[in-house]
Amino acid sequence: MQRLVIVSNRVPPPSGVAAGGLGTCILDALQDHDAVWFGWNGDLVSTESEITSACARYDRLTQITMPLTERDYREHYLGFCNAALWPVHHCRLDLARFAPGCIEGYRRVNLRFAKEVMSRLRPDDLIWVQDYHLIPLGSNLRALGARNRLGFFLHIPFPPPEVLLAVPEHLWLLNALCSYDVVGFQTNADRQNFFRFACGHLDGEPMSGNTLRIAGRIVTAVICPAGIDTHSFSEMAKSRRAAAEIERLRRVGEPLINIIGVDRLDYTKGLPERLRSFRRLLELYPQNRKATTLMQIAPPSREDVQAYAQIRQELEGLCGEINGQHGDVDWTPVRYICRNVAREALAALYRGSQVGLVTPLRDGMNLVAKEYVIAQDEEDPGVLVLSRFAGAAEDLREALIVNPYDLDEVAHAIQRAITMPREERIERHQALAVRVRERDAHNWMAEFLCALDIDRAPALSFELA
Ligand code: GDG
Repeated sequence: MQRLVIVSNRVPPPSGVAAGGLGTCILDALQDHDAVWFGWNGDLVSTESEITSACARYDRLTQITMPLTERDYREHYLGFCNAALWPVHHCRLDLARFAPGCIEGYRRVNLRFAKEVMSRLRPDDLIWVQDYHLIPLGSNLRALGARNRLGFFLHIPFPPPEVLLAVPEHLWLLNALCSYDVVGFQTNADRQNFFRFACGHLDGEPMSGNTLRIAGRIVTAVICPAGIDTHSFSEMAKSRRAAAEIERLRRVGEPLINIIGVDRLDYTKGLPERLRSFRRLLELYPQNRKATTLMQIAPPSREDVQAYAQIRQELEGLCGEINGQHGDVDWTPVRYICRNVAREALAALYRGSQVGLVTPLRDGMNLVAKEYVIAQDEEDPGVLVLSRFAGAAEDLREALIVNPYDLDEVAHAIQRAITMPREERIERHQALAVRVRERDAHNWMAEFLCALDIDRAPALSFELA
């Protein structure tokens, strides 16, 4: 039987998911499948000679993980992935840094991962590589002799070609991307940008439908929006533990209305703009004073990157300002939680909040928007306010769609959400819930693998390693 082999930069432990969309989405999707998952275990060692891989089995999942060296961490992970590719893909050229030598670290780690995968590969394994950290892995595997079907999924946006040209090694990078048989994107806009780059800068030639001929090869580009396991999340939000958490939320708070935001602390998530919009809400609609609270959960991430330390400082300054300016002895306008909250508690907080505020400046998809919808009480649902720059906005059209840069527009949308009549809330929520269920984690994986495994689709089955 054919095996599914997933490779990602970081492999989270199967229990206690880290705050991050890639891990959430893959773990949710793999619930019904046997798979082998390769990647970094999160540990660092001093020298390459200390790197050894370890294999662990968890029920139907086999994880093969390795440490990185401190140098890999600096050059590959911080230097090239987080300080160059991440900002470029999110159209933040002002924050992009192309430090000399970092690309070498990126190439080195990709090659090492490829050799590790190659040493354990079977001829008919299906290989599915995840995200921007590992773009060259496919071409490395090909160079090492792999003849398997190779797929790649980009969790973050594919920027307009004019932006991508800022990466000094853009041609090498994009040629490497085109060595996969199937490349998956979150949205139609991402795929269009990829086609524009491939045809405008790499001599790609569009063929029928979603395929492209490039350097004598055929590449299929599919759109598979990432999703969550809606069943387990909705059960979590309805559990007794969740009810107790919601009760606690109501007890601590005098306010009647709770607005919730949940984001990794990242400059792409538009957190300072969100806080300023909330401040505008209090100014434009003063009836919300003492009646409305914004709860922002923002577990820190990538703290070794300067831009992330700065955004944290800015956010904490703003929280203090707003609370100092508007708060009172019996009311705290912003409740800011800067640490990881248990997933069950998150589900409860979504359900206990009348407004879900999801306003990234740019985002591949945004799973928080989907989690908020699924956690709602169908009889009395809250309202999702969603940035037009989140990939999720392509599908979730019944949310209140906003421009996160326009603080007044967001403030008006929040007020509309707070005052929306129940029938309209139910109508919008029903439509959104259908979309989120249609585009769940299982469909994300099934659709991608269907395109990857052209011979066997749709009846795929996998065995344990
Ligand atoms: C990338 C792309 C794309 C957050 N705080 C806590 C916590 N989380 C969980 C959320 C959600 C996940 O982390 C975040 O997912 P997002 O999709 O919002 O964002 P990224 O991490 O940037 O993910 C993104 C995604 O990949 C999938 O393709 O949607 O566009 O950037 O599940 O709930 N979870 C827990 N505690 C927290 O404090 N337990």
